[in-house]
Amino acid sequence: MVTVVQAKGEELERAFSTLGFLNSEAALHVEAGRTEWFFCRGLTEPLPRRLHAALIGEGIVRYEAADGTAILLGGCRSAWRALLARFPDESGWTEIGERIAKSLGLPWSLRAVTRLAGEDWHWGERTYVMGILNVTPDSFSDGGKYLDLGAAVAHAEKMLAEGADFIDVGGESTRPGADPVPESEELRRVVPVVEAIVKRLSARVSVDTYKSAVAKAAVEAGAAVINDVTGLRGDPRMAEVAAELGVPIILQHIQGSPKNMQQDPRYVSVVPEVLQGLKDSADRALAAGVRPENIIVDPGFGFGKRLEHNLTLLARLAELRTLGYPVLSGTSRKSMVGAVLGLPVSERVEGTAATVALSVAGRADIVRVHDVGIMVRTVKVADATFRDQLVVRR
Ligand code: HH2
Repeated sequence: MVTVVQAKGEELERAFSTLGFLNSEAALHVEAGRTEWFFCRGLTEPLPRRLHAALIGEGIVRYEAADGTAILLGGCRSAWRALLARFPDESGWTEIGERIAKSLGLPWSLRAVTRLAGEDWHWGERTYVMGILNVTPDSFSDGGKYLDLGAAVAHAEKMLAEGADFIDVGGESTRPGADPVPESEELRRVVPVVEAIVKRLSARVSVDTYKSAVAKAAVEAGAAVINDVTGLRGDPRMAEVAAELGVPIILQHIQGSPKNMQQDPRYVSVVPEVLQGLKDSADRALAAGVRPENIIVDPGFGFGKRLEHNLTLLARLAELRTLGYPVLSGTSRKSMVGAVLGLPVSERVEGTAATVALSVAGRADIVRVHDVGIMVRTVKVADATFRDQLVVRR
């Protein structure tokens, strides 16, 4: 029988000593603002293991018994809010999450698992890597390289062999100043490539489009995710179509449109404004019938942002977690890296690796990258460093 008790004062001190830790630890954490503590006892496998996965990187400190049957968890309210939004959607968990939410007076929802291409993706366990495949003549870093079907499939195969979890196929460049591509042309570029990658390589594919007709055709050809860089602002039908198709959708923040977004981007305060824009997009999706577990959010690096906006968003990426949805970070080879280093697109791989590691530290769930092999290795080290550091075992 699992018991969950909110521990304060003497009870908190008793919990620390039950687990074999010094009471002075409690005082240190309380001083650091970790004021809400819960003592869970009577845990049996697989509960503790899944508890770890859920807690990863949420700013929650955990102390546990050597045999894994008891765990003491502490964090500030905002850390609990972010964690509760993503508690595991599994039996045994509901009562623990509900109990904690009730004690703190926080909303209780279950959004930690997304069904993606026939599998359950447990957000928080590791960082997923999305490999970029631009079937365009003019993308900023790889334009024209994969226009031919054979070259596109071969590049997807290479990225999968290097460890990509899925391939993002795009048929319209969204680089600053880019002109929109007619729907018929985007369909012609994207659909055969999606179909070939899904059929020949059994790969998971997302389609990078803001046009609902392209999203629909790509999903019918086998794509498992829609990636909308306009966060539902580009096509009024997209929300409805995504709901009908029932697949996950990535909602990215953008100020303006690709054509004009870099002309004069302005924010009074970039993080709250991006958060609000993403919340509006997510609410629009929910209102159209998209299930909450099918929403993924993305701050949109370089999409209507100056260098300082991009760097601030990266440094404060973890704040996006308070929205309660998985987070994608797309910094690969972008101008924010080039501007800091003063280097062209072809020489931004190390700078990108730094932003990828920082994204993992900022609790990103997916990173969208060109140089898959290098970034898979970067992610592994960052995951090992950041995702499992808050546990204290005797
Ligand atoms: N960035 C680009 C395109 N699509 N999608 C998401 N969700 N997040 C991003 O950051 C993002 C995106 C731009 O990069 P790229 O595809 O390499 O270039 P281009 O738009 O020129 O094709």
